[in-house]
Amino acid sequence: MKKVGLLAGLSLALIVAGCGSEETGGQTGSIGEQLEYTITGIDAGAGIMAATEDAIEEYGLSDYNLQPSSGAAMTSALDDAISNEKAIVVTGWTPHWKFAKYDLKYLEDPKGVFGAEEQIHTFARLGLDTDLPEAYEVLDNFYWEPEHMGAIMVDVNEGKDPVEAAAEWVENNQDIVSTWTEGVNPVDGDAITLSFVAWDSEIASTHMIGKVLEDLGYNVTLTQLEPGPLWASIATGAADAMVSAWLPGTHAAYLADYEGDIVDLGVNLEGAKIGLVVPAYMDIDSIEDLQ
Ligand code: PBE
Repeated sequence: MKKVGLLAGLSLALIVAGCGSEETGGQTGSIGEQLEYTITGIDAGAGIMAATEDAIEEYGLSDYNLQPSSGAAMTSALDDAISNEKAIVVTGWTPHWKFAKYDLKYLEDPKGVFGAEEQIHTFARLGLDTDLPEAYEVLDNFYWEPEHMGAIMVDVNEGKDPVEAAAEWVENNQDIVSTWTEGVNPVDGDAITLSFVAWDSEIASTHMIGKVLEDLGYNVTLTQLEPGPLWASIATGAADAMVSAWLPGTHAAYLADYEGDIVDLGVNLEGAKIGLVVPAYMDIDSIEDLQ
């Protein structure tokens, strides 16, 4: 009798364990329950937050709560979830070091709420072309590839100070940098202010172009702001330029607010993207699967 009971108990345990392993990290229930109906977001003013609110509406995800935090808090929640193989969905973007560090996937967006490919533009305040023509020319020439930005981001994620990581990149990539600075006269300590938001991609680009201008002789100030104040700083002239404008989709509302009060110096990076991102081990492929 004892033996039979033991065997029965064992096979029951095996069945339970077998069921549990079908679910992400031992979590049970629907995808929504596993996610606690939470989408892990970033700072409230980011374009991707507005796009995610639209996605919640368009895909009928009204049970979900978009949790605002910051870029750093989002990646730390992602790291925690992945260490425990738990379900998580985050507001994600490319270029970003998280894709080099973790096995992740964008959820398909059949309704196109997050748009297609994005470009990052450089914007200057009105009058920068006449006030600081050398800086204007360099900023106007500035163009690089996602892998260049990615290299700085990875260094910073691995613990390097952004100032140092950017300086090293500039030093090691003079062939690229010289295409922006060729024929531009050096200056003697003129002040220039660049504004940026503490997104990892923009920390990398702003420190990099700041270092290029410093090498040209500028006295460079980098000012970290929230997304709304970032755009306002260029429109009011409180800052001279920024290299952090994601278009045509992500920052369309900000551009509409300030068009005419700011100068578009064109694209500095192509092949950017925003969307909802999950670890590759999650058993869903589309935003529709969150329903
Ligand atoms: N981002 C990174 C920003 C633009 C750059 C995608 C987080 C945003 O959503 O506004």
